[in-house]
Order: sequence, then structure tokens, then C-alpha cells
Amino acid sequence: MLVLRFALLLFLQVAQGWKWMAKIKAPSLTKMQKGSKFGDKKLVVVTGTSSGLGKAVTKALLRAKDYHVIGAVRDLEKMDVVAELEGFDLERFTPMHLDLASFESVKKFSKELDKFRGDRPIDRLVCNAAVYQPTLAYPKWTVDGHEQQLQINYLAHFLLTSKVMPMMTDSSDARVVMIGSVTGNDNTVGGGGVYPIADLKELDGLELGCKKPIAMMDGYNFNGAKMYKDTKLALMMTSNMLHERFHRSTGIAFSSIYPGCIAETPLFREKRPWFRKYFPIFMKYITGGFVGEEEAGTRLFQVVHDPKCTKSGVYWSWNGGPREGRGDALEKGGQIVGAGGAGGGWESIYENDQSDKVLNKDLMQKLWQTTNEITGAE
Ligand code: NDP
Ligand code: PMR
Repeated sequence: MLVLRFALLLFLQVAQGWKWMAKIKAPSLTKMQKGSKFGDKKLVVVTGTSSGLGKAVTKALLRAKDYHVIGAVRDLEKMDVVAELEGFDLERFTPMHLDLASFESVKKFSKELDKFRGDRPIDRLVCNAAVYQPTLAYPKWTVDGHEQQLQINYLAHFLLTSKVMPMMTDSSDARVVMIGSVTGNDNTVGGGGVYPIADLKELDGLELGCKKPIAMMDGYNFNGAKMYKDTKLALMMTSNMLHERFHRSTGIAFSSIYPGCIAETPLFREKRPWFRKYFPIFMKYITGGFVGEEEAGTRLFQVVHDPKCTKSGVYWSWNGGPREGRGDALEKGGQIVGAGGAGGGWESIYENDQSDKVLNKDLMQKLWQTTNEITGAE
């Protein structure tokens, strides 16, 4: 019986891997980049460019002048205002509608993106958008019947990646970056010492489809803060699965990052006012894990741009100056690497350790299979 179950699981995994591969051509020679409406710019898709980290990385990408950024946002009017206030160069920035709370919207966005790019490959995909709903007593549901954080942060990005990857294989330097977090990686104080702790357990909830009334991937009762952390864990595992399955055959580099604690962004909009006031102070002066929005944007920009970051299968983090990133550095045995005015500069990037949960291969297979089924990504 056990052998039969194992054989069936193996068959399903191979079949699913094959379906993704069928859509993905082997990389061919890079297409001529000149003569297109994008000139010699590389195409970068970033979700959630209307706020926080997404906005900051867009500013950095536009400053670099090598990129055309496609900002995938749920609110185009807000995006227009932000782009105007921030002085985005609209010759090199194109906002497109994407509501990650709807699978239909992901599919529509992907078709529009395919049309927009013409014969040019997508060079980078940055899965950045997220919501954090820690104070809810009951889950909120999407139109597809999933808990909102689960779908917006994780499921929709999984589906989006499956749709965009086939558009990336002609790029000579394609990268997919997932925004993970210390709170999804429980081998540090910030991740393993602050309850609730990210844990997908045996994925019983996801195996049952994770649809209303089942909110959590582990099948246990709803806990908004844990849900957010679970989605970060799942994204980091997904990055590893993509690396294992597709890096060799497509050349795409898959990585995840922890940008630092960007304690002042609207991510914490649902937290109480006192928390929003004191959290940045706590992070700056007690844990040292604080990072400003601009600095976090520079970090993410590095992973998108720096030739060093073509390495696949990595979880990138930074040890910064006396303030930025000190918390992470202290957690790495008390050494502050790149301190003294580095301010989290490029020299301070390092390949961070991933927790046993992130690296759990059996669970990864289950996560891969169930998420494919739920999102219809295959
Ligand atoms: P923000 O809230 O500032 O930005 C989140 C972005 O996601 C916004 O642009 C938001 O759009 C967008 N978004 C939300 N829901 C949807 C949706 N349904 N469809 C499309 N877009 C949506 O948060 P941050 O900049 O802080 O977070 C960015 C990333 O960094 C997240 O993945 C987060 O998990 C991660 N991170 C953040 C940390 C922090 O300390 N802040 C620490 C570690 C990781 P809108 O502008 O319309 O609200
Ligand atoms: Mg945490 C000592 C290191 C450290 C780091 C790097 C973080 C990051 N946090 C640390 C420690 C602590 N935090 C401690 C000791 C506490 C108890 C007082 C604490 C509490 C705390 C809360 C209540 N921290 C939080 C919250 C949140 O609501 C944030 C969260 O979990 O959002 C999901 C958060 C965070 N702490 C971090 C980071 C990066 C966050 C933002 C989370 C993220 O986006 O992943």
C-alpha cells in the first residue's frame, strides 16, 4: 500500500514538472534587442510598485537607466499619483493592472504582458506585493474562496511565475526574485523566537484545497500573523523548488531575499497606532534590524542588477552599518560584516542560511503538487 502511494506521488510529481516544462522552451540565442520600442532596456516586472519596497526598487531601477519597469498594481489611479509624485520616467515605466486576489486577473495580466513585450523576453520577475492582516479575528476571503494573504502573497505569485517563466527563456540573464522574510525562516531570533512561528506542518489544509472555511495551509484555526509568515515560508520554498526543477534547463536564476525590517512601510497598516509608532524605534535601537525604504530598495535592486546575483537557489540577506541589518548580523554570531558607514551597501550582501523548514524536501514536493492543483498553474 505504502509502495503504491509512493509510486503514485512520484508519478504526479514527474507529470506536473513535465507540464511546466512543456510550456518552457530551452533558452535560445538572445534576440536582437535594438529596434524594439524598448531600445536596449531589459524588461523587469515588479508586483506592488505603488508602495514601500516595490516603489523604492522601481526608483532605483529607473535611476540605473538599463531597465523598462512594468509595475503590476491593483490600483492604477494610486499608481499614477505615486509615479507623478516620485517623478517616475514614464518612457521607462508602464503600470499594468494586476489584482493578486483574483486568479482571473493574474491570467489577464499575463496575456496583456505577453502582448506588451512583443518579441522581447521578460528579463526579471520580482514577486514583491503582499498584505499583512495580523489583527483579524476571522479570515477575509478572495473571490476565489482563499484566505486573502494566502492568495495575494503566495498562490497568485506562484501562478504568475508559471505564466511569466515561458516569456523569460530567451533572456540571457533571467532572474525570478521572491521577497521572503526573516519571519518565514525560523532559524533566527526574528523568525524562530517571536510567536506565532511559521510552520506548514503536514500541509493538511492545502491538501484539502485551502478554500473557505479552511484558511490555513496547516489546516489549523485561523491566525492572521501566522498566515503571513506561512506565506513567506511557502514563497521561499517555492524559490528553491523552481531552482531545482528549472534552473538547469532554462538558465533562469531563482532567489529569495530578506530586505531587512522596513518598519515604516504601509505593510503594517492594520496594526494598532501605538505599534506603528514604536515598532520602528524598537527595530532601530533594540534589535538593530531596521532598514529604511530607500536602502531596502537598493538591496532589492542589487539582486535584480548585480552580476554577482545571477547565482540561483540563494536566499540573499545583508549585514549593514551600525543600524541597518545589525540584528541579522548579531544573529549570525555577533559579527557585523561591512559595518562602519556601509549602511547596508552592496559589499554587505551574503548568502543566508535557510531553515530546515524552508529546505524540507518532502514538504516541498507536497507544496509544489498541491499549489499546482489549486492554482491550475500547470
Ligand atoms: P507595502 O504595503 O508598502 O507594499 C505592498 C504592495 O503590495 C503595495 O504596492 C500594495 O498595493 C501591493 N498589493 C497589496 N495587495 C495587492 C493585490 N491584491 N494585488 C496587487 N498588489 C497588491 O509593503 P512593503 O513594501 O513593506 O512590502 C513589500 C514586500 O516586502 C512584501 O512582500 C513583504 O512581505 C516584504 N517584506 C517586508 C518587510 C517589512 O518590514 N516591511 C520585511 C520583510 C519582507 P497598494 O499600494 O495598492 O496598497
Ligand atoms: Mg520582530 C532580533 C531580531 C528581530 C528581527 C530581525 C525582527 C524582524 N524581529 C526581531 C525581534 C523581535 N520582534 C522581538 C524580540 C519581538 C518581541 C518583542 C518582536 C516582535 C515583533 C512583532 C510583534 N516583530 C514583528 C512583529 C510584527 O508584527 C512584524 C511581523 O511579524 O510581521 C509579519 C515583525 C517583524 N519583525 C521583524 C520583521 C522583519 C518583521 C516584519 C515582518 C515581515 O514582513 O516579515
